[in-house]
Amino acid sequence: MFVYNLDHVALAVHDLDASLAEYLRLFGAEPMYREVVEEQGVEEAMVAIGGSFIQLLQPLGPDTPVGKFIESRGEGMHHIALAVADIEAAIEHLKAEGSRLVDEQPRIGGRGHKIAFVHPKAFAGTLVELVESGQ
Ligand code: CMX
Ligand code: CO
Repeated sequence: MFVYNLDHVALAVHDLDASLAEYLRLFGAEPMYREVVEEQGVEEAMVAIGGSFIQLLQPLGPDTPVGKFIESRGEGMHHIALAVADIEAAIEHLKAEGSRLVDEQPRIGGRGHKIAFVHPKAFAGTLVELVESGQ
């Protein structure tokens, strides 16, 4: 499996507008992309840092992965996303290694990219997203 970039680090927040305004005030950057991804139950914004992004996630409701996360843990780091060249090959590799996957098939996530999640119990208690950005 070839990971060639840290695509993003995702932070779960209650209020995307408020968090973006605070991010701008403190760190001086505006989002490059912002969209609702219904299938993932989030509205997300991407703030560029070099070749990577900080992704801010606001849940669309309490019964979504990010809604449940905020309910039990409060705001904070939700996942890291690794850029891979071939997501199907990466999934096959992880399956062959006996890793616990959330998604055994890629889904379409933000920016139209193919994504798949690896369960936080698989590595370092950290939810990992694979992203094939096609770049
Ligand atoms: N990071 C680390 N650990 C997490 C976690 C996270 N984001 N979310 C849950 N966990 C842990 C919990 O703390 C819990 O641990 P313990 O058993 O030790 O208490 C365990 O995982 C199970 O927690 P849960 O609340 O029962 O959560 P679920 O099993 O219902 O869901 C997960 C967890 C990862 C399978 C689910 O959040 C998921 O499917 N995530 C993938 C989709 C997603 O997150 N989409 C939003 C982002 C979209 C985007 O990036 O574009
Ligand atoms: Co993400």
